[in-house]
Amino acid sequence: MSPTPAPKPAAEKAPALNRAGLPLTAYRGLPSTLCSGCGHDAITNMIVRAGFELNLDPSQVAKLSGIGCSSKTTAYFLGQSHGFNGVHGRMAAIATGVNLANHTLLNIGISGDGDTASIGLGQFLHMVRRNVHVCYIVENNGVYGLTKGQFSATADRGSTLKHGEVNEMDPIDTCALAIEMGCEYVARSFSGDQKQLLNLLKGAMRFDGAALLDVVSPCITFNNHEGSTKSYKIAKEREEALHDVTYVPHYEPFFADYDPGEKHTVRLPDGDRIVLKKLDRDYDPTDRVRALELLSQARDERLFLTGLIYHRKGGPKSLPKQRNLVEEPLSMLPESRTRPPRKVLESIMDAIS
Ligand SMILES: Cc1ncc(C[n+]2csc(CCOP(=O)(O)OP(=O)(O)O)c2C)c(N)n1
Ligand code: SF4
Ligand SMILES: [Mg+2]
Repeated sequence: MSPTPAPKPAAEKAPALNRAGLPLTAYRGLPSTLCSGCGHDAITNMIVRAGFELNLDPSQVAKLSGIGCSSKTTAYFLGQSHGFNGVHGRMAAIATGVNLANHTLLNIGISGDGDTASIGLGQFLHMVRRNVHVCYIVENNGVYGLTKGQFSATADRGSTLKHGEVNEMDPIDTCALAIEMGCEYVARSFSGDQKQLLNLLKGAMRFDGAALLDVVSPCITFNNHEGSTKSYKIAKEREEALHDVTYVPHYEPFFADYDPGEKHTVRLPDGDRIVLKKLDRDYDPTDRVRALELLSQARDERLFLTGLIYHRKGGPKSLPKQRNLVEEPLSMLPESRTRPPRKVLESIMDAIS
């Protein structure tokens, strides 16, 4: 009797490729070392997905961060991209420099609520005011996770720490501040709302200028208890979605999926658009005063509104355009084009001597 032939191994299914010819795995980075279940990891997953769906070229992305559990996450996505992990609260300055040195790169900045709203607040405000081209994500858990859970400046008044201390101060709202500083893409989401987060991320990555995405991202180790207002339980209960947000790249034809009567389309500068599907609130994200009013109301009612809170076109140009930079990245120009000739330097010296 002849032996039964060994079964042939099933042909491995080739991974799906995007228009850049890359699989989803090309957008991943190192394995995460964060606490299992940390909201920040859920955001990382959506950044990976957004990069894949937007067909990003990883070599054209710069990942920037400061210090914190959140800031560590740049290691966990886009492993083949450029990266600069700065000191605490200084990512905004790095983003400004990178944007001027090479305006062709997409900057993805990851910060924490401590990194942005405490030590880095001044830098953050000036970065927004200058309209640096960066997709700036605040992974907002209301605490300094990395240093074992002290209150950050976004902690709500009356919330408590794990061991009972009560926060007596009002929170800083990064979205309201960004709108005040002239930011034209301001959104808030929740790390557990993957669909909304993905669409807001894609919009922010495609925005030509400073785009702020504040994502409530529970710290399951230090801020997920009864007295916290940024725990999973509370975030789920208090989340009030302004609208459903759907990001539709302009080359995708599936626009018909949406009910025309309930749509509000925001066209982004590169031709892509965000489609807002209104639910129970007729919300117009182009109304700046209304956006600030809603944020203030939400703070009083201790709600967090999610969605595209403010989006405007036609404001100040992004930083490289304001500065009239040459088309080639400054970082790639030869010295002969960046250094004034000796004669010019001499005439300057003569003029001031
Ligand atoms: C100049 C400086 N001050 C203080 C610290 C200590 N420190 C490290 S991370 C951190 C806060 C991190 O909180 P957040 O930005 O909210 O990130 P999370 O860990 O919550 O994601 C602090 C105060 C530091 N590293 N550098
Ligand atoms: S300490 Fe908190 S923020 Fe840091 S990794 Fe753990 S759960 Fe996440
Ligand atoms: Mg934090």
